[in-house]
Amino acid sequence: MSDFSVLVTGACGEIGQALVQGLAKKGGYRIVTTDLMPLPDAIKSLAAEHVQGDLVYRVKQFYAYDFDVIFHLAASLSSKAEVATEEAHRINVEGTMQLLMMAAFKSERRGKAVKFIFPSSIAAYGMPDVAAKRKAGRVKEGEWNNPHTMYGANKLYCEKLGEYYGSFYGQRHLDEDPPVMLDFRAIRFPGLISAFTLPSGGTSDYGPEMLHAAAQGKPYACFVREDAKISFMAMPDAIKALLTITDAPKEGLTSHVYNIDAFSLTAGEFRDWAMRSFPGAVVTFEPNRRRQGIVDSWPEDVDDSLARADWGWQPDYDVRRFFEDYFLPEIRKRYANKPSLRSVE
Ligand code: AKB
Repeated sequence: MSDFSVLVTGACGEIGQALVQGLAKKGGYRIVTTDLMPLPDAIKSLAAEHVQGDLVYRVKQFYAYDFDVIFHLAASLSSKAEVATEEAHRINVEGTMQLLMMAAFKSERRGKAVKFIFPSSIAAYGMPDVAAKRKAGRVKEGEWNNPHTMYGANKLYCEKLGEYYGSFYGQRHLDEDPPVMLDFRAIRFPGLISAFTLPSGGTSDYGPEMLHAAAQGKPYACFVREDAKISFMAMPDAIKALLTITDAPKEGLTSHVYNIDAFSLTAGEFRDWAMRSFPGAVVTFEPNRRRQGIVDSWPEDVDDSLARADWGWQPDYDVRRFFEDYFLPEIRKRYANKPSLRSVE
């Protein structure tokens, strides 16, 4: 049997690199990657082909391919998108739209649905204030869909575009013999933390930044308040979720969009874990009004019961396992040669 043909956009990003490694480990895929940047050494040998350049202008080139699955990861994240809003819209919406059109055309042409896997975000939610956020607790997919950020608005709209191209494109579903439409599946990710890469441009970045700084013995000034709380997840769980939803039988899926959850922490609890793990770590809190406002608009926690019921989602890492079985062992290896690192076994 020939390999599944897969496109990964934004392959040089944090999720991109981890996903390419995950796909290669699983096997059975011919991986084509695309990004503005050349592939980093860590994944260079794993891609059959890399197309470098701006996705919006590159998509026409992909009409010549026959992808079974598209993982569309390229995005401008929430903090960066607030300082370059039009550019963010171009990347996040126009890039997605171009790719959806291509996948819709290909699905119809070959009579077989292209799977379009889309990482959405907790940024798709928007709470008016901290009091509402605390009261809301764990939110469901259909609640509080009033994002305060360009990135969140882009994600929410692209979820809707995906649903449109997957179900109603040109109202073809009303034809007597409707054509095959693309198969759109989105996951709303919480803040992600990798032991191998650092995020940039996001607002949940304070979690991973604090931990990587502490591991290197560098002081860290956290840009949100101690009581700021959102959900986080270990990168291996994010990759597990992407691979699991891709393989899930379509008949079992009752939605195009799913929350997934692992653990929720305040920035102060992050600091406590950092101090326990790396005695001598120096973490201060110097909230930035704009980035704090973004985090205040995101839910404390999400309800992922739909993903658990429909495609068997379950994280491998709760907060303790995240630190003890994943982050600390890996980070110790990563910074092993740095003399400033003092960690507690
Ligand atoms: C960001 O902070 O923008 C992202 C996200 C939560 O989607 N990490």
